[in-house]
Amino acid sequence: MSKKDKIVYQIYPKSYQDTNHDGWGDIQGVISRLDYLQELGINYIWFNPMIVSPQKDNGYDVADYRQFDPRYGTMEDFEELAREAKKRGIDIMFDMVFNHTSTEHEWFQKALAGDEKYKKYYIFKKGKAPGVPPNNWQSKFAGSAWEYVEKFDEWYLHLFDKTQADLDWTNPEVRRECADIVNYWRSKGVHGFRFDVINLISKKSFEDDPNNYDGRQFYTDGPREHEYLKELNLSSFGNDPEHLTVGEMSSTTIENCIQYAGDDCNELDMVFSFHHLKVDYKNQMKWELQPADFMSLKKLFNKWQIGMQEANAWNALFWNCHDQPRSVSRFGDDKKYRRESAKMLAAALHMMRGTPYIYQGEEIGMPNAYFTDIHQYVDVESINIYAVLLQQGKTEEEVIHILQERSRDNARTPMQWDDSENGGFSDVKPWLQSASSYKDINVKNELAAKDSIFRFYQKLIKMRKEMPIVQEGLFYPLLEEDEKIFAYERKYQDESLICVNNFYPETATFTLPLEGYEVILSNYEDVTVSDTMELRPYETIVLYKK
Ligand code: TEU
Ligand code: CA
Repeated sequence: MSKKDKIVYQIYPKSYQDTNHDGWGDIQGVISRLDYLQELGINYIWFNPMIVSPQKDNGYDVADYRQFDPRYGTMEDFEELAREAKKRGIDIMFDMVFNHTSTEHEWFQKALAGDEKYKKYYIFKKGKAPGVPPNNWQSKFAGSAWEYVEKFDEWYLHLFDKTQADLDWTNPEVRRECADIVNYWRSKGVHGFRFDVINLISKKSFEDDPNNYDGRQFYTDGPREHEYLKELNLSSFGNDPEHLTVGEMSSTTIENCIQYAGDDCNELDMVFSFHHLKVDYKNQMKWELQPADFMSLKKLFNKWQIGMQEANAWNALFWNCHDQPRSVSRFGDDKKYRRESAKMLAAALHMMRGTPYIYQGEEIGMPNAYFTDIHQYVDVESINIYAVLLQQGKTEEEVIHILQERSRDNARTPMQWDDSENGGFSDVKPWLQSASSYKDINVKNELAAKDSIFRFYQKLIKMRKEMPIVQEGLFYPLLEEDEKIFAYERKYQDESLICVNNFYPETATFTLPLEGYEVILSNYEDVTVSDTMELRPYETIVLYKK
């Protein structure tokens, strides 16, 4: 298996393509778009969960790990998808949600019915006093992380929604069940796995957070994490030479990630870390806005690139996913310089060392949805935080503005295929309304455009597939003190590749010894190479020398 020539495209299936007129994306819809993905050139698709779920958290509340939710399709549909994808050189990655299950899962239902075996699958604890939860931890979706069950006079832990009960990984039965699930999907021909919040499974202790924070220091990168991952690897995907695995790591550290994704660690192939996506959080608070801090962003990229490289460990590279607002709105300019900035962000990311992920719609520069009314939002996190922020005294207008910038629904609106109703996603009302931008910003227009973002992504993908330096080259930061430009060099044997990116809507000048370099990619016409160059707004240049 080589992870080094992979380019993963993430599909949020609920919002990709509806074929049976229920406003809900489905497997047949994905099949109908495989030619499009082949044209883009990607060689892996990660699907968000399509299995049985009450959809309180859109499939991250799993009620049955082995059955497709019929709204997506059947096992036969999936087999057809896998076959058709394979024909086009595309493999499939599934999402494994093992930190918690839905409270509608059979295990939790049995636990509630009093079955001791299944009660031990979850984390039930006595409260501190009547009506007081076991500790002060906060759920990631607002409110206490504990829910009371009267029947037992005990509370169960849920780091996310109260319908997402945390599994107890100290229980070997739970670990065996999870490995069995991975093996079940392996038997269906799935080689890729993305493990949801997998660094939260080992809880260190259940004490109060002394800083009155959410408690994350007691459950993040916990003491038995590496042991559990090695065991899971050994008892499931590790037996498959073709596997491709990625762990979603919440608030993690490089020290831990070099073990999660180190070459000889037998844990995972790579990690998603999120520090670079918090540079626009004021005081680390997701719901407090500030403009992206460019110097922090750049320092974080450099630090993670070098830190992982020095330890022979591997990063997943991404700007977007189903939990993040759209990168072009966040780090670029989604109005005046939409095409320029979308391409610049793409090149800046894709030329780094690691495996790039493209989230549906990113390849056409889809911006945030900018919904103006709370009723347009569906995400449980957005709806909860809306109430909390209002209660804290913010005005309706302020709260909507925050959601326009931060809500996960910005990423989840239907894929924009053309300018017909609902952007060609569905001919009936979608489960989450389409963003109004589909009239102009859609695949049809983007494929036809002279300065197409899609075509630019195609080139980046081709470069990764064909150029060893993009796959293997070592990373060296350049122009570290520059306040507008993010630049780096990749080196491989006697080759050198330099990627220079202006993150601002104004011009930026830089000096580097560039004799002998040629431009192999850029987002403006007519670039002349010299030692001192002026970059135009959001200009990106990829230079190469052998
Ligand atoms: O997300 C984990 C996670 O902690 C965040 O991305 C989260 O959505 C955000 O920080 C809240 O402020 C994963 C999934 O990607 C997400 O969709 C799920 O909701 C979550 O786990 C629970 O399974
Ligand atoms: Ca459908």
